[in-house]
Amino acid sequence: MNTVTRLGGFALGLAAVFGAAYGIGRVVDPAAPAARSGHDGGAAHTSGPTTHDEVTDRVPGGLLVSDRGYTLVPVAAPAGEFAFRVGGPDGRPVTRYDVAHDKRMHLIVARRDLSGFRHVHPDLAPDGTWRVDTPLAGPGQWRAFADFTPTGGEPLILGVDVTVPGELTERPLPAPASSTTVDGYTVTLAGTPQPGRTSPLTLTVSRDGRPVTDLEPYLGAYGHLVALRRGDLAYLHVHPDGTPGDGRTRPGPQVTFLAEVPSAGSYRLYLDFRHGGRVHTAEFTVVADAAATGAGPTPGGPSSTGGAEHGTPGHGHN
Ligand SMILES: [Cu+2]
Repeated sequence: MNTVTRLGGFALGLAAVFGAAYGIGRVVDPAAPAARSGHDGGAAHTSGPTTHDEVTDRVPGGLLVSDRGYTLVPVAAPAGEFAFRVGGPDGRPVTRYDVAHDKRMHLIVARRDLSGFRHVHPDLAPDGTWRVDTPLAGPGQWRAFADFTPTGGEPLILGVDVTVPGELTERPLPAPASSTTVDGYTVTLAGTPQPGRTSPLTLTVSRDGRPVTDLEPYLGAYGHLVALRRGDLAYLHVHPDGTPGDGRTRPGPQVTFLAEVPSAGSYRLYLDFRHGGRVHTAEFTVVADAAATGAGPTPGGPSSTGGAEHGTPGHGHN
């Protein structure tokens, strides 16, 4: 597989058919966890240079099951539980992790259709096994992301496919919108991510028509934003601009993030924020368009036909 080709095709497909079905890609046999290492078939083979404008030379997070000697390995768990280990460069499970964003391990899961997002924090057993009440809500092909820093190593985001058997009803990706509601809150989004560039995204939280000005810190910030790219679920760091207590960052109603997306395409944004003692997750679909001016959100969907001159919109890319 070639990342350049794949991402290029992804951008072309985007220009044509917003609701097109996409392949499930790289399903890993859950009965054979021992065979996972190096088996992912993802971007590991594509570290070479690229000349494609829309592709950075850095592989986004979450596409690899194994990176820099560390491998994500789901392990058998009782019903209702999800468990995994991280194999280290010495072949043994990693047992020492640095705290980042208040936790030693952030586990993010989403179905391949970008529904069912959960962000949870497993518990570490002395043998290196992480366990958590299963966040996999319902059947389908899930992607599980482990976001962590092994002590003495660099931050890593490893991803693995997990199948939950059962009847799968694939949900279409919701259309781009600049406003959404969750748990009685209304969250609006201003800003548009631009490929290869850092752009501000500002989310504004209100409730019953009034701005929420007493957001509670969650994971060291007033909001935590994850972006997943449609088609391959590349996982993107979106850093908050400012932290609680820095003298300039207010507890709402606005939370600003600095987003850098690696390519044109559709992304699903998941904003976790805490208010009233609970964490709420607001979701948005956004379109990063290489031709966009960055003048604001694009609630009407892709406004440009950039890329369509290449002539083969909608061809398969998985
Ligand atoms: Cu977390």
